[in-house]
Amino acid sequence: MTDTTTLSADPNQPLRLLPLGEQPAGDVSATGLSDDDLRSLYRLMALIRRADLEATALQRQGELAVYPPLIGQEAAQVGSAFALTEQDWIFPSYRELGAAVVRGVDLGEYLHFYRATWHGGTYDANAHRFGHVSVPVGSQVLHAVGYALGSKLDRLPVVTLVYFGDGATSEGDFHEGCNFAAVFGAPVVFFCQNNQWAISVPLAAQTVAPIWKKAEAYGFPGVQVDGNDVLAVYLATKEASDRAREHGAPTLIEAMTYRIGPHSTADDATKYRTEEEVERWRALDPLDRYRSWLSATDRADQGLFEAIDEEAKEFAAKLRRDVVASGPRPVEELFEWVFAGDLPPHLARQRDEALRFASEDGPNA
Ligand SMILES: Cc1ncc(C[n+]2csc(CCOP(=O)(O)OP(=O)(O)O)c2C)c(N)n1
Ligand SMILES: [Mg+2]
Repeated sequence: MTDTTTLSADPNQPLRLLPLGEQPAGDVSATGLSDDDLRSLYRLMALIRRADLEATALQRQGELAVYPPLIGQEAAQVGSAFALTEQDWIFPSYRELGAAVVRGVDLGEYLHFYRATWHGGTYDANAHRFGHVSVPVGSQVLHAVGYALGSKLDRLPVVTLVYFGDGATSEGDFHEGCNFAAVFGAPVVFFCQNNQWAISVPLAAQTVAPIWKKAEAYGFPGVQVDGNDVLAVYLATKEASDRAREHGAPTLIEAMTYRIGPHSTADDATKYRTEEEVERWRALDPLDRYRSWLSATDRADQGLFEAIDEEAKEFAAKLRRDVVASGPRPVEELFEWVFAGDLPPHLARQRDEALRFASEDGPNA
């Protein structure tokens, strides 16, 4: 089993591979990524940045009911999702549009959730191995651990990765999930995007001990990684998923990042944090850092960046077209897919009432 403490030269510093200030680049060859893979990571981050901004704009224009921006967290999501194999599963919270893109989820289908036209998105979770959007904070941790244990009992070489925030680590669900996974050897990667805030609650009001260190109490490895360094995130997740697959050992990854936007489009972050703090993190922008490194190491040139920008524009334009064209879902769907047989009589009655309402004066009229 890999000793994760060796990943970072200094255990008090997060694992980092991209250069930062005076700190030189780490051993990038440890990732095993080809130059094409390295360019793909940038392309994905660029598409996601653009799509995220478009979704925010769509909410402002009344096309989405609400949207939680992920700007600033692209490296944390792309680096981690990219490290998994196709058969591995991801259980997201509500801020993982980026991971959804890596998984090939159609964003028109994903954004049905935020258009308030369907619960969880209309994409096929099984086809993409990407669970539905989950808003109850921390709940998806339990779904992921249960799924991972099921895969293990079925003797499938499947790893399950679950995304959650710093705030979610205050929920019982997180602690119960960690303990259960450790005791039963569930092949899970607990991936915390520590974006420093849980709506208006800062990290310091959430926990005293660093999040990654909590793993020790459960008996499995924890690692803190620079969450704005896509290569470090990739390496930490690759090691964690290998360990889960080969040994059924969970890992807790704490990706140190920052929520540049508001909690959601319903939030005004200027009420509780300073512009200086936001600017400090803007200077660590995950796309800028990676782009500089790709250029400096001659892995990409201006022509490639321009082509990717063009592709990203079209990617966002398609998202816009799909969202604007998507209408309300058929009312009867609300009552489908839970019961294998007939609906119980009280739900059948409610369905009939809902259909009557929809046909008379509801939104589908
Ligand atoms: C069980 C539960 N309690 C409260 C909320 C309201 N709520 C939504 S997001 C959020 C903050 C979560 O913060 P964090 O886990 O750090 O994730 P982030 O939003 O920063 O990505 C809260 C309190 C909720 N959705 N579910
Ligand atoms: Mg948070």
